[in-house]
Amino acid sequence: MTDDTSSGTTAENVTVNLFQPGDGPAVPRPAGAGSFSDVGLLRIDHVGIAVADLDEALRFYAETFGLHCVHQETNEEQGVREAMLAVGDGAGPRLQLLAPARPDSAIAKFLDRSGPGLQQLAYTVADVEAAAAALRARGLRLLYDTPKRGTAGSRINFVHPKDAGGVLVELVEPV
Ligand code: CMX
Repeated sequence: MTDDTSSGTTAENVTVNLFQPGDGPAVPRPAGAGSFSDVGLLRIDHVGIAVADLDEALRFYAETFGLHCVHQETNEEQGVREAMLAVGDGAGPRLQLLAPARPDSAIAKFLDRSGPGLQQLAYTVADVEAAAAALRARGLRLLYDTPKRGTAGSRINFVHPKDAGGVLVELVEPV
């Protein structure tokens, strides 16, 4: 621990070592975090934001933040119209805008209860079934017994927000 008396803050150095998940780049792993590796989170895939009107939200993000849509689709099973926006060079996590395609959808219910805003945090995994099994073994509720279809043909599952500190966590296995 180091003291920065000028700003009144303290900083703590954490020992890290590098590991290489799957084919991805080497990333820092906090010392002692080996027991979590069977979940297999590789990186943040996207952050999902619930919006009432997709076209209006796309205009807002383009005009206000200069973010542009790189993928758009309607997922009938999820009852959602969605758009993926790239940030910066597009190499990092994306922003996902989610608008209800029907009134009984999860996004419509979220909007009714909470209004527009952050709805989910999604992680990329190499194997969604293995990640779900590892989280179930820790006592967390997964929303689906078997993965469903997500964006661009990915396979997805979710951890119930009540079991993840109030955050709806999505696991995404890309095609
Ligand atoms: N983030 C945080 N908390 C949430 C939440 C969210 N997105 N959605 C619901 N909650 C909270 C509610 O506020 C409520 O809390 P309180 O009991 O304290 O009031 C509680 O969870 C309700 O839980 P529930 O009755 O079990 O469930 P709901 O009917 O509200 O549905 C959920 C919640 C997560 C099961 C549902 O939204 C769902 O099935 N989500 C997964 C599918 C999805 O989100 N699809 C759209 C995106 C598709 C994609 O990403 O491709």
